[in-house]
Amino acid sequence: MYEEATVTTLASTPTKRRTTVKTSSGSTLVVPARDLFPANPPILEAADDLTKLSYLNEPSILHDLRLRYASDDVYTRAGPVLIAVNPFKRLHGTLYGPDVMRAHGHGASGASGAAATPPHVYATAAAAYRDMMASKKNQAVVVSGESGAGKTETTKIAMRYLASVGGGDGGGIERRVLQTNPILEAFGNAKTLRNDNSSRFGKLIDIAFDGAGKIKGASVRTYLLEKSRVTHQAEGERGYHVFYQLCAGASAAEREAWGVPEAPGFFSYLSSSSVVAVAGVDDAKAYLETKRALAEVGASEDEISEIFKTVAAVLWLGNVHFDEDATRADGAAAAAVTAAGAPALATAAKLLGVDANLLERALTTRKIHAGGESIVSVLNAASACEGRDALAKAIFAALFDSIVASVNEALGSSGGDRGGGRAAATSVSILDIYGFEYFQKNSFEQLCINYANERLQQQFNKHMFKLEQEEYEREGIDWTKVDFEDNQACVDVIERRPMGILSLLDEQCAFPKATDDTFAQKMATELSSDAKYARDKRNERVFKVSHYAGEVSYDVDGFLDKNRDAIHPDLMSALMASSEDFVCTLAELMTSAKAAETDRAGGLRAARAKGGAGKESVGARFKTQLSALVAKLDACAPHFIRCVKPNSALAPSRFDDALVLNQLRCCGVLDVVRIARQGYPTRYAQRDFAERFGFLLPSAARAPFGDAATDIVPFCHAILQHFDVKDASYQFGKTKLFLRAGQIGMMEDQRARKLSSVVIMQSARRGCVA
Ligand code: AD9
Ligand code: MG
Repeated sequence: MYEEATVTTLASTPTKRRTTVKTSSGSTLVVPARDLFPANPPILEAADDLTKLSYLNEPSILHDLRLRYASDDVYTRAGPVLIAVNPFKRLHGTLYGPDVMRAHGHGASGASGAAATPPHVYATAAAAYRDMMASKKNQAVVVSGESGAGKTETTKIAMRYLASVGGGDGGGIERRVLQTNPILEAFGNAKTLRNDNSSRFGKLIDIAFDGAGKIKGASVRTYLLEKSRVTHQAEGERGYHVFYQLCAGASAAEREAWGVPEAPGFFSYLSSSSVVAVAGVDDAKAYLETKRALAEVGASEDEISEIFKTVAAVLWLGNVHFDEDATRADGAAAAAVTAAGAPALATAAKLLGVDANLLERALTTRKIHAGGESIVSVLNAASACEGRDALAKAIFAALFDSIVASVNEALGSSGGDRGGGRAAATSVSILDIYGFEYFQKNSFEQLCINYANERLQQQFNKHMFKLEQEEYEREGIDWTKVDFEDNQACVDVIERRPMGILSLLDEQCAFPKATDDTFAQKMATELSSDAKYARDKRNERVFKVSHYAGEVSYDVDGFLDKNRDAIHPDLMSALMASSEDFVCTLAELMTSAKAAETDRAGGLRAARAKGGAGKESVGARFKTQLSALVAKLDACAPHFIRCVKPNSALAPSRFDDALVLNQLRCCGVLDVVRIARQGYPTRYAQRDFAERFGFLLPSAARAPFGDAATDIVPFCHAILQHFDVKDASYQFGKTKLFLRAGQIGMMEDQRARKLSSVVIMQSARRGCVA
């Protein structure tokens, strides 16, 4: 990576210039000139805004963040973007205590500028709140970063701030808004190799405020829950927290009624990984907290029971094992429930309120309608297992959606006013969405996640350029448009109709005979000329997409099934016939085309009403959701927080340069800096500039302007000339002076030298220095 060094000899060879340097660790190296980047003067070290740096190169940016991180300054601005480096240790009192919150109170300024508060999530939340109150325009805080970078924690910190400034006595709607976190985390978070509390869904929470700035209500939208985790986890990971909470915390009566054992390993769905406990987490306690949080958002005891009973049913379904039926006379492969699976089938059926025989038939056979007749065919054991897993995943996902919908009904607005009063409200929305992902093997989920990131990155870039341009226009300076890397081509290759990856996938899903391989083949034929797509030369099932953050290889394995997300009508009919109202509701949600659309106007009732519509593919639904999300963000004033994971060990006080640099690239921070570098990143109010550097002018040069130097622009000109700053490197705006990157470092150096010589002279006069 990079190391700090001092140049000792600048030498030239006939071919290239090579320079001798002495590194901070004491070694002497000879390096090519292209590998050297200028460092910033000490006064700019650990600057709280990267755009204040004179030299905006990668090593300088890293150095700045590293220095700040070492002193627990985990927040830094990059112009309008807040960078949050995960401390991986609790800094409650010092970083988030009531005093700090007060310092970021109503009157404080969160924007970058002379009187700004230091960079902090509170500052960003305060800016959103303040701007909303002043402009009456909706605001959005977009939090992104890779898994474990701190998005969810950051979102909660921002929510706590907003609950505090917009709440009453702490017991009302603001408390209910905060209670959504433990609920959603219990059902949608899990331990992964990257994060012990990883959110397996994206979420947008809208907090609505009345004209006086008090919270009126809130709503949550969720995106793409990872369903595969319900039935299977990689070694070292866990299923959703709620599974372990139930096993650890169920009361004796609940264990009896729902057949819940203490050891999660009893359930097949929780035994693909050996991990049960998570360090620092008490699942039994968390169970009670989840229940309490559900009660606080208005769920009755019966409703809470129904929820956990359904969780138990999902787990019991996993223990319904199948073998090939050896008793069949025709010798055909036919699934039969094993002896050990029989009691599990009985328990799952009982918990779901479904007849056990009906459920068994639905799991082991298929009714096919042909030529006006209905024929029953038998399934082999593998197909029966697939159907069972699809059912378990669908029930859990519908349970998640129904919980989100109930939460939304409860947060509709305070005091039961669900209607007209809301129209006047403005809101701050917070988006906690999965960052760019790439693993050894990437599947449909990663494609969707990375597609979301492409769309959000596009929105981010547009906004950043707009802000920059607006500042230049406001100041009336010449702004020749700087080009930025547009990622439209990558968005297109994924979402274009009819010849994009998602639409080709939909087309294949509509053919009964199509397979993942025919999909791979189809892409290879149709997309071969697209610069953003490539087929892997060694493996035909692998295709590559050139994302803005780098190239990712996707394996088509499972794409069709995941996109169809189908559940056989026989299984649906079995659920629909349940004696339990709650299970019927979940079944209706499953068939709903818009099941995931649990927006605040919707709620569970609206989702039910939409139940009859035909089912869209997962990709198509996600595309619609993303377009709505981007349209919503476009209609808001956005604030961006980029979370950064400083090391993969999830440990405090470790800063891995390469890891951080890659994230800064992926989340667009380097783009912000690049935009700044291509323009005029250093800007001073003209008077501040004159005051800061004017005393460096020789007295003869300063004389024409007098002591007060009221003629600011010519005075600034004289300073610039004195420092030999070229005409092309600065522009005067109406109130500010804009300088290109790299100009201010040398001036700051001279200023520091001059000031220290003054200090030394004064000390010498006092006799302190020999
Ligand atoms: V994922 O994409 O959902 O897997 P996130 O949401 O980005 O991921 P999360 O907020 O869950 O990461 O943070 C991961 C862990 O880092 C937390 O469980 C904390 O242990 C730790 N963390 C994150 N932010 C802070 C913080 N501001 N202070 C202290 C933190 N610890
Ligand atoms: Mg998270």
